[in-house]
Formats: sequence, structure tokens, C-alpha cells
Amino acid sequence: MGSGRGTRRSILEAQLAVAAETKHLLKLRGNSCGSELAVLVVRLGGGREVKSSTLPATRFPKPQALQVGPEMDGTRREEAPNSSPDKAELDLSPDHSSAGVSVLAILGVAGFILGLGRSAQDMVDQVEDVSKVETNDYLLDGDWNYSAPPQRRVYNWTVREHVHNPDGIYRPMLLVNNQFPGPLIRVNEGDTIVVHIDNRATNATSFHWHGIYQNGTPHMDGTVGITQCPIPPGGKFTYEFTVDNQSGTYWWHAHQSAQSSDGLHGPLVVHGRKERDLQQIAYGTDRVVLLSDHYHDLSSALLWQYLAPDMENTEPVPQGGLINGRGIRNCEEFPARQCDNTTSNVGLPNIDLERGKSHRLRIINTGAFAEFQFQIDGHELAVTEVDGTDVTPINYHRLNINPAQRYSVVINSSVESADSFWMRARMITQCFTDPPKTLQPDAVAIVRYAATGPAADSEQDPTPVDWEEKLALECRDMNTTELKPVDVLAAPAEADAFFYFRSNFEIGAYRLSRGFFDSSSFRPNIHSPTLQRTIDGLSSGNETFTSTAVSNPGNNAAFINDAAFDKTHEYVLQTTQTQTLDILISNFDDGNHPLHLHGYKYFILAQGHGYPPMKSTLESLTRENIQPLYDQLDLSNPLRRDTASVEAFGWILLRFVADNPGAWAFHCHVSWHSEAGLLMQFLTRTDELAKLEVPEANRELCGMEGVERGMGPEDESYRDLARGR
Ligand SMILES: [Cu+2]
Repeated sequence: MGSGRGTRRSILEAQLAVAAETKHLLKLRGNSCGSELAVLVVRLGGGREVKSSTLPATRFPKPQALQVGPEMDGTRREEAPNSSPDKAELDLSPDHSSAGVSVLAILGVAGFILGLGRSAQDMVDQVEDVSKVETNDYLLDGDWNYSAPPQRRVYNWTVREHVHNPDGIYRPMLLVNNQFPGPLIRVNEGDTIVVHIDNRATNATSFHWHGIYQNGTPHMDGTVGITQCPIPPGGKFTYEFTVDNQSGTYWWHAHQSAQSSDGLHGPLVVHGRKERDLQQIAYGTDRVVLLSDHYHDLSSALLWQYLAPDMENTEPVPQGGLINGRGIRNCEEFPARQCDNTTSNVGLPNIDLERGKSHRLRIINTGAFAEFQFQIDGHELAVTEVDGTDVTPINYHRLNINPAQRYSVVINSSVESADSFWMRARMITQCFTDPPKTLQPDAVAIVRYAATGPAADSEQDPTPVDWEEKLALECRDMNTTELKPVDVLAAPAEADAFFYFRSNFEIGAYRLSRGFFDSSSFRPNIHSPTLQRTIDGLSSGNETFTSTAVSNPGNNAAFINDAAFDKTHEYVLQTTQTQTLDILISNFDDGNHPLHLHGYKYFILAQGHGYPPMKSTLESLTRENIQPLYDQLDLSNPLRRDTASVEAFGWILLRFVADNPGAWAFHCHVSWHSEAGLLMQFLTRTDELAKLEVPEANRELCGMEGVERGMGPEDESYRDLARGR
């Protein structure tokens, strides 16, 4: 163990030294690299795919105009004069001295996007000038009125394409209001969130509010093919929903293909009415720390490659990680890329803390694939919240955070040994197949102490001090069984129904590797979302929505509906009235799957490797056969969250009370796996759904031109590729 630790430390020191050296070097000289752009395959809608290798920038047409939108923050309050929206007060004026050489290539990429995407949609904007992108630091303003009466919080969001360089390397991105990462939504429990979306990008999009129950507003959940049709290019749509009976740390992201990875994500913080009681350690400051893996290519290009014949589920590996959208790379490592790491958005984030106080950090993994191990050198992390559930604090040295998971920690800035410390989010790289040589697996930030107010800007980098414990080598959730909700809630003693599902990747038609729950691989029906189809079916007395029409009802109130839905592509577990469901997932794949359930938090009853305890290993995983597992369960107050992982060749047992009317996605939150089809649906409280109306605005979207733009590739798109081998 001792020698292992020494090895790890020296590698880390080397990495940190490279980062520090890069930072200093780049302060000395503007660094612009080659004018060629590696663009592999891009599908930017309209069903057109363009394959190319490394293309010189000069081949691209220039954009016709660069237009600057008026919105910066885009936030407006209707009834809260005292609580003005948070505004990141950052000076992000561009450093023109070093960006000159880059501009041609940036325009080139812009032209590339426009050239492909140009269509009849007049409302689609030209790509923005890179210098207009604002970076958020997410320090939550302490003047917030936590006891303000419930109100509408109105946000105006414009979606545009940008060429941006979060770590120095320019790449096409999709952003809300010229911000990366996206705007913070911050509300009190009981408030109504209103988000007006104006889609000025080339492709259709949609927004999901991750972890928000949407009780009574299931059509606002934002899942393409399930709760809505996409918002087409040039289209507008307004999300409006009230946040009740939940609080804590959430986030929002695009739920159309893998667009979230292109920049469409941001935090959503709900201050609970009992926040100060449920958070058992008082804290002086509150902030969000977004961790994200970062790719240098558009998700549409990566997705096309990933799903190609014979790729055997080899996920795209990121180039590095970002903390709050910031990072820094050495441009010389990427000679084929346009790069400028001297712009003010590039660099390591500085997190300034007043000495001797307690500080809450809301850590969110907004990435597409990588699991992070998070630590702050020298600081114990007291975990106080998990996915919106406040928990009794327990101290950790490191946290493992899978995509879409959130942990709040409270740290104390009273370490005597130094004034500055490394914050590190290390990817667990063992889960990557064939990572690129240029992979920088550690995202870092600098935590600095100051007596009062912001810390003095210091050129001195912190001295690395690592914990003695071994780093995790496997992708799976950290052990959360000891984390107990403060608001005690026993799981129901018995479930009304038990369902067992296998998750797997299988080679299907055209030798494509696709994700499956049992024998179903999801393909969204973008013109007829499940929710709409169901409401229409129920109100017209369509019998396929009752248990009598399905092939194997088992239980009249909870069944797989294979009558109304084609199980091949839409795997739907339907319930009527309130049902308590037990869901056992066994993973027959070598990858970890963080499973997110929309519309609910579930109880994690148990998770593990191999098979769960069972009476007979020769029998299948029926409820009866896993009675030994049930005999071990502690139902007194299990952790409740909305994203938990089934590890490689492992299993997880979840229980939830299906009482929320709607059509809810249940899927792996590795974007690549979800896009490969690893998604099923829970259609719950259909007795109540029959009474709901589909809003006219939702219906209108489905009839609009361009809704199909930006969909992931269809299997048939690969037919010729498969034949050609
Ligand atoms: Cu997965």
C-alpha cells in the first residue's frame, strides 16, 4: 500500500506540475495553434451526415453575420423586488491580443455549422462571436430572501450555437444565453419556475429539470418522445411548473439526444422551507461546483462514431474535465486544433473562502460519461445532502460521483497547514476503453483562504497533499448505506408488485451495439410522445391502455403494456392507482449504469456485485427466489435519491411509491448508453392521467417543421456502412 501511494502521488504531482507550468507559460505568450480543425463526423440535422477528416479552416464559408443577442442573464422576477436574480459579475472581455490568429478558424467552424445547417428557418441565428460567452461561478448570493412568499421566477433563455474554448481548445457548442455552463435557476420551495425557451440553434432541443417531480405537470418534464415533441429550430416553448415538497440541489439539461454534453446544462437550486433545520451543519457560504467531463467534439459526431458497426459499446472518452466550466490545456498538445488558452474564461477556477468558517459546496456531476472522485486536499467533506435528500452529516475524504448525481458537502476552512489547497475531481479511468493519449483525467481548482472577503490573487500554486486511502479503481457508487435522511421516512413494508429487468448491450441489426432493458431498446417517437398518446388513448376509451389487452398482465394494476406500445422500442411499465413497486435490475454489461428515474426519488434498498442473495442460484431472479435478500433489508430509513448505479455485472434493488401521474423515463445517465437505447418508461397513475389535458402548446410542437432535426442516428443510417465491411 505504501509504495502504491508513492506512485500515485508522484503521478499526480507530475500532472499538477504540468498544469501549473502550462498556466505560467501561457501567461507569457499568447498561444494559438494550427488552423486546422479535426471534425470527424457531424450530423447537424436534416438527416444529412457529413464525414470528413481533418479539414482546413479555409474551406469553410464564412458566416454571413455575427449577431449579438441582448440577453445576458435573461432572468426576470415578477413578484420579488427585493431578491434580484443572481448575476455573475465577471469581467469576461476578450483578450484580443492573442486571439487574432484564432479568429479565422473560429469563423471557419462557425461557417461549417452554418453551411451544413442552413435551411429555411429564419429564426436560426448565426453562430456567436466567441468572446461573448460568459462563465458562471455559482456563488449563491447570501442576500437571498429564503422566506419570501411563493412566487413566479421567470427566465428567458435563448439557445444558440457558439464556438467556445472552455479549456483553450475551440469547439462548437450549444449554449443558453451565451453562458457556459448555463444559467443558475434558484428558487424557494413552493415557487413556480417559468422558462421561456427561444431556440435559435440549428437543431431541435428540449429541456429537462433533473430530479423535479413535476407533480401535476408531467408534460413539463422535457423528455423527447416521452413527455413532449422537441422544440424545433426557430421554435419557442414555455416550461412552467411549481416546485413543491422537495428541496436541495438539482440541475437542468437538454433531453434531446446527447446535447447536454455540448453545453446545455446548469444548476437548479431549491431552498427548502426547512433548509436550516435539515442541514445540520450551519454554513456561511453556499455555492455550486459543477464537475463535467469535456469533449472537443460535438456529441452528434461522437454519437455517430460510437454507434457505428462493430464498435461494441466502446464509449467516446472525454479529453479532460472541467470545474464550473473551466479548465486549461496546453495548446501544443493539440496541434490540429484551434486553441487559445489565454482568454479570460480559460484557467483553473479559484474558490475563495473566508478562513475559519463553514462553507457548503453543492457538487453536481453534469458530465456525459466519467465518474469523478472528488476531494479537497486536507479537508474533510461532511456530506449533508444526496440528490435533494438532506442527510445526517458523515465525514469523507473522497466522494465518488457518477453522472447526474449530486452531493452537498460542508467544509471548514480552518486547516492550519496552508492558505491554498487543490480541489480535485479525478476521473476513474479504468472504465475507459482506449483513452486518448491526450486525456487529462484530473480536473482541478484552487481553494484559497482569505481573512475576510475575496482572497488575494496569488501566483503560488498549492502544495499537493493527498489522502492515504487508495484511489477507487472501479466505477460504481460510493457506499451510501450509512447515509441516513434527516427527515426520517420508512420505506413501505411491502411492495404491491415486483419487476425484474436485465440491462445489457447487444449487437443488433447492422452490427450496431445497442442498449437494452430485457429485449427492448428505446427509440423516441418524436412526433407522438408517450404521455400525449396515453392521454389521448385513455380519453378515447382505447382498450390497449388497460391490463386486459396486454399479453401477460400479472397484476391488473401494474403491468408491462405491450398492447399500446411496441415493446421493441418502447418498454412501458404501467400502473393505476397508487402502487408500491420493487424494481430489481441486473446488469450483464461491463459498464456502470447510473440509473435515473424521472418524477420520483426512489429508496435504494440494496445494491451489489454478482447476484443478490437467493434461495437457489439455479433458479431465476424471481421475488420468491430472492427472499434471502429481502430478509436482510433495513426499511427503517433508506437513502432516497433519483440517480443510483447498477455496477458492471452487478444488481440494484429499488422501491418507490408510484403515485405521480405521468410518463417517466428510467434510464442510464451515461449519455452514450441512453442514446444507445438503455431507457424504459414508467407510466404511472393512469387513473389520474385520464383526467389530464395535453396543453395546446405541446400539441403544436409536434406539428412543427424541423422537430426531427438533431435526432440521434437511426439504425438504418448505418446499413451501407455495415455492408461495406
Ligand atoms: Cu450506462
